[in-house]
Amino acid sequence: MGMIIYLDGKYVPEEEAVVSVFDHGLLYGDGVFEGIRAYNNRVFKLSDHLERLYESARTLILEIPISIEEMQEVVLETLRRNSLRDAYIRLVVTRGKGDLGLDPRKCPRATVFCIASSIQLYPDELYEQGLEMVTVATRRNLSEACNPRVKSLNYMNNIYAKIEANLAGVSEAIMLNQEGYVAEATGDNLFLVKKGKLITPPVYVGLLEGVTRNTVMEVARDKGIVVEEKVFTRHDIYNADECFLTGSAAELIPCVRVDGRTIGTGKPGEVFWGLLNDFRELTKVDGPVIFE
Ligand code: PXG
Repeated sequence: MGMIIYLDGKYVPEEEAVVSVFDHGLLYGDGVFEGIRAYNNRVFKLSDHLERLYESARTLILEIPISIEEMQEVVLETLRRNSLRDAYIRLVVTRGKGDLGLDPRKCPRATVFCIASSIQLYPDELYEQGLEMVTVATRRNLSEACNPRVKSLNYMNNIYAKIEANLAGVSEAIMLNQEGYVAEATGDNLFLVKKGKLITPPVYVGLLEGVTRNTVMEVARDKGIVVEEKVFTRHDIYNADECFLTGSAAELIPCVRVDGRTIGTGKPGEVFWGLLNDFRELTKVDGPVIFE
């Protein structure tokens, strides 16, 4: 049985879930999206994801044709129609159909779709052993050019970086900002552990304020771990005790090698395992219920 997709007010079989070749989401990457997970019959941090979606759209003066409450119901109903209790959800709002000019005023109505499926970003063994990254030459978008805080459909910056990682034969890329400070990976936020403290770059460095990032900081503080949002360079990564990435798609994944340097012991660390455990516990109980 194929998937059921929500598209512009209707739940349709995937074959019928098609958008126009004149949609500016396709022609210009003009739109916003969210990647969300459902665990144990609940949609994890759904309100945080929806808030970010509507904030991203507001910055782009992209009017979402349905309310945030209706959008919550779209996500839940898409999961129900696909009988999913654990899933990866892709929620997309594009500028909609326009003409062959980039002026968004030519697009009268945004296109909204929601896919409920699954995702695996990295092979299982890397979640146990840790992955390897390199710093790439592609810098993270300048905030005043294409703000990384807006989760837009324009991912060319991150895709350039991912290509560099692929060519280097490693799983992920570390992206620096224009000044050379560490920003994030291509679709994940980055954390270090040093002398028992948890450290991550502040959003003003130029990065996506990840929902998983914020959750991990909250979980850490609840465990009594000191959390610092501070600017750092690659030197701090090489000399960290632990390093890991966070994202809705990636979840929490350890990193044990960066630019040819071994991080800490070369194995995922104690702080990482502790945070992963508490994160997993939270996924069982947080968010609106799918099937009552
Ligand atoms: N930074 C960037 C640039 C992202 O795209 C994150 C951080 C983590 O944010 P959340 O809110 O998910 O904790 C993301 C989100 C993929 C993929 O296929 C990755 C994301 C979203 C959708 C798809 O790699 N990462």
